[in-house]
Amino acid sequence: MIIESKTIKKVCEIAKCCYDFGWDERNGGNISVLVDESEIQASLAGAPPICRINTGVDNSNLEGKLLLVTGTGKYFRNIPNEPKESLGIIRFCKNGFADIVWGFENGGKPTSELPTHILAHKSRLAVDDNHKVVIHSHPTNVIAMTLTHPLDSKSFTLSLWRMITESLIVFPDGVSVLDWMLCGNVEIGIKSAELLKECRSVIWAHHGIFCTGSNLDETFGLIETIEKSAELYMKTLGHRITEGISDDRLRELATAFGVTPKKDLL
Ligand code: 2HA
Ligand code: ZN
Repeated sequence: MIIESKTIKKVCEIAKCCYDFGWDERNGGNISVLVDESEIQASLAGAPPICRINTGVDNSNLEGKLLLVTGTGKYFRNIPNEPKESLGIIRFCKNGFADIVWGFENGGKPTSELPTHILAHKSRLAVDDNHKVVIHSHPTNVIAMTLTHPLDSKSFTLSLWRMITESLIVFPDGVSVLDWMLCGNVEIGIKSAELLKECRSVIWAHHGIFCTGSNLDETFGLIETIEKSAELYMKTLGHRITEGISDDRLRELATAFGVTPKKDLL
């Protein structure tokens, strides 16, 4: 049974954590995971596709792959109790089309951010063979920081690294910041995918974050760490009496933990 698959169980667990942390109010946020054929193939065998959709984007290189994705208008709070309505699996076909092969019961369809998810998967797969997961979320302090900090990726990354020791170790690739754009369309997907060639995280100003990774725990952990740094940044804004971790100390940290900080930052 697909519903018992470990990926669906994990998506339910992560959606609950995101909701409990206050990152995914109402129907905010969406998750997608490239699912291994072997995990669910036996359950799908013989079942005809439910319907075909036009994803609206170039999905070449993904043909045949399966993507588990949250549904449009669905509340993260309800995903653990209503997985068959809140989630679905699509199989990519040619020319931007995809078949819904499981889920989205009672008339659901994939998230409005599907174009960004698809383009993000393509972008990350081109640089990371282990890539599998995209999580979009609305973490409060990350968004607050986009209201109190210049929106350039370099200084934004440095400000996050300076707050807590863990940051440089967890995201040496930094974050990219995208100034406000209309969401839910191909244009923001193309811009985000471009930025994702260089790092795993894109912050959408005054909206939220898109994080990518090789599994759900790691991708969720990346958001947690960025959000924790942003929280420290916001909590100390206006009354910091130290700069936080200096450039020299960040270099020392990188050497000790064997990580390579994004070029031209330190
Ligand atoms: O609807 O978060 O960006 C869910 C969203 C859109
Ligand atoms: Zn959103």
